[in-house]
This record gives sequence, C-alpha cells and structure tokens, in this order.
Amino acid sequence: MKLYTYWRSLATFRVRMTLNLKGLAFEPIYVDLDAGQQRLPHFKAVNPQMVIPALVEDDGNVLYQSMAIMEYLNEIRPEPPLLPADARGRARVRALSLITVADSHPLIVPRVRNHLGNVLGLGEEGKIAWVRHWFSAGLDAYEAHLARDKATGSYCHGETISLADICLVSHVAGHRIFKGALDDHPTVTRIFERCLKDERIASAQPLRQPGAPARH
Ligand SMILES: N[C@@H](CCC(=O)N[C@@H](CS)C(=O)NCC(=O)O)C(=O)O
Repeated sequence: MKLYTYWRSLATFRVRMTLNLKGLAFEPIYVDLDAGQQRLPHFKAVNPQMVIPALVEDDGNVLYQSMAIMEYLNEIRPEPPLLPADARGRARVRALSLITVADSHPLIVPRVRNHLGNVLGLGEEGKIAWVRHWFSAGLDAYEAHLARDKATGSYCHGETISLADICLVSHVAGHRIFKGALDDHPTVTRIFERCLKDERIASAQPLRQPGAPARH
C-alpha cells in the first residue's frame, strides 16, 4: 500500500497509527502541504479533494478520509480490534473519534487557515488564536466526556486501544504543535501519555516523520 502523507498532517497521523497497530506495511509518498503540493495535478488525480491522507491499495484502489480508511483497515484486518464488540461501545468510540475528526480538525486545516488569511484578512496572530480556540474546544469536550463516563479506562474505552484513542492522540499532538496547554485536561493527558508508551503510536508521531523539524 502507498500512503500519501506529510509529517504535520493529523489526519494522516491517524492512518499511520492504524496501519502500525494492524501491522500493515506501507510505502510513504510525501506531499508537502506547506508548499501546496496537495494542489498539484498529479496528486489531484489521486484525490480530487486535494487533501491527505490517501491510501492506495496494491490493485490501485484509492481510499480517502481518515475515518473511512481507519474503519476499512479495521474490517480487512480485524486484529487487534479498534472498535468494541457491542453496539453501544462502538457508538461511544465513534462519537469520541468524531469530536476531532468532524468537529475540531476540519476547522484548522491549511485551506481554512489560508481562507481566513487571504479572503477574510485575518493576520498570523488571529489565525493562531483561531486554531488554539478550536483545539481547546475539542479538548474540553473530550475531557468532559472521558472524566464522567465509567466506560473510560486506561484508554478512552476500557483497557484496549480504540479508534477514539487514535483520534485523541492526533488531537493532542496538533494542539501541542500549536503550543496549546493541557493543564485543564488531566484525563486526556493521562490517556495521551499512556498511548505514547506504545511504539506503534509513538513512531507515527508528526515529529518522528521525515521532513519534520528537529523541534517545533
Ligand atoms: N476529514 C479529512 C481531512 C483531510 C485534510 O484536511 N487533510 C489535511 C491535512 S491533515 C490536508 O491535506 N489539508 C490540505 C489543505 O487544507 O489544503 C480526513 O480526516 O481525512
């Protein structure tokens, strides 16, 4: 499989974690988002939406949208399961995942930040404040749900890693890239740190990818 990826891409980070957890090898193809390579014709031919990740299977089938890719990988490679066995558990894990995938991350991607700057005239400081606001709002939602819910364990849902953890880790990593604090989010911090003890997650981190700055 070929994964179109970039060190800082949080959506691609989610897919890298999933591939690692499933023990699936992939060949990375780098798309420099800072240089706008996602808009070049050769990548547009792969994913007309001009966003990463895109995962290309050996027969040429193209998968896109991180949540769909993660669910697909979980179906074709069931072990270890990244969704609970019960319907309520699956609904909870998907709901936690969507706090970042649907309600936070889409607000901070490059094309949104570019639009805020180029079309609406927001300066660099304003754009950073915007990003921090939406990351913090997502973290508040995670913390409130995880802290009050008995289903929360060492991980977001019980004692095994699920899609919710993958999504939470990507959210916290993004928050940190933009220098956000975690002081008010003890449950999120505990789960994030626990997840990073797993090398399959740790090795997929943005700052461990080729092209990443030594520190950010
Ligand atoms: N909802 C999509 C988000 C895809 C997305 O926006 N990816 C970002 C990188 S994390 C991207 O390629 N952005 C390019 C741009 O905004 O121009 C997913 O989860 O896969």
